[in-house]
Amino acid sequence: ETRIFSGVQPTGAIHIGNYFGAIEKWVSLQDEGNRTIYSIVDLHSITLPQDPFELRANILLMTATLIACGIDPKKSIIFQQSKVHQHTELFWVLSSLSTMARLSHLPQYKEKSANLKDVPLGLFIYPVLQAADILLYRSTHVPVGEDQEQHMQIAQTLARQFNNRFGLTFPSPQTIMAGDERNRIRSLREPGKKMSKSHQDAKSRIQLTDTPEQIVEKIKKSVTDHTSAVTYEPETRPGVSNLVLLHSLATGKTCEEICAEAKGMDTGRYKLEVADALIAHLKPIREEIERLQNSADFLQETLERGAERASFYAELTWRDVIDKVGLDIKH
Ligand code: AQP
Repeated sequence: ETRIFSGVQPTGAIHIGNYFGAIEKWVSLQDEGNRTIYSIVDLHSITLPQDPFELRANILLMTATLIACGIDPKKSIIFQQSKVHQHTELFWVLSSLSTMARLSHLPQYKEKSANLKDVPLGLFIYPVLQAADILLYRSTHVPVGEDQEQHMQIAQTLARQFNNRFGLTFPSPQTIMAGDERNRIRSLREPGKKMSKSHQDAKSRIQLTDTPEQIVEKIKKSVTDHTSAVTYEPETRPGVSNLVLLHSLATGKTCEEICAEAKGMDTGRYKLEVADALIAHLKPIREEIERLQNSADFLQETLERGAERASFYAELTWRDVIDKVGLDIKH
């Protein structure tokens, strides 16, 4: 049986990297009739300093965003991670199987800790919590962007180690990626890097809640190169290729079709086309997010029901784990 799990941090509005790279896939997996569990991973969001007032608002914003993107609470379980206590409990068991050496080599950890004088332990160990999130539902498949590849390997290793030591408990979770460039939507300011919500420059990313004016402004200012033709060559021309890719994802046309249509157009003129396509694609989502944000009661109820349903599966796994580890003395 296929069991899909994935998570997103409630750190403000999501950007089109999260959307095209992950959330769209979440929706199609749901619509294909799979068992899908999607978590708003709030415990992951407190590994770096945060504001409690904003975090609360962001959890509701993320709930609205997921629903607006097409996650249907009747088909998928949508829930807030901290409401299901077994995540942190399984995390503790798995942390005893993890090593400092392994975690300290992870690129995302190195990047995020590079500018910190003193590194919070949570930032260091959060891939183990992520592994617990996945394994708690005995997930078989995890749709994520390319940046999560190494973290998925941690989850796979921990599943194997636990199974070897205590008997077959967890399937090895497989990464699902779209298999193309969308796994890594690039920053509009530094096309060598991925689009990311923690980048200081807000012009580097387009958020689902951006207005048409903001989208035009950001695309116009996006960094391309000195060649004016529109071509799709991600290796050598990452800036303009990222725009072609976004255009393709927003319209359903292939990158080849788009380049053929843009023949003779310079990148300046072409940017306006890309902005228009993104505006048209994102408009219904933005409007739906706004509408849902006015229904806080509905969002809260959705999260409560989601937590109840997730807890049911979490408890089954947790009972099995404490029994196997020897923490359950009723034998
Ligand atoms: N640029 C991207 N292209 C494709 N997929 C991406 N994802 C993130 N950035 C890109 C995928 O989005 C999912 C949810 O992201 P998250 O909030 O859990 O993770 P994140 O990596 O913290 O998001 P950011 O924006 O990249 O934040 P920072 O700047 O903190 O690193 C994940 O499946 C992720 O792969």
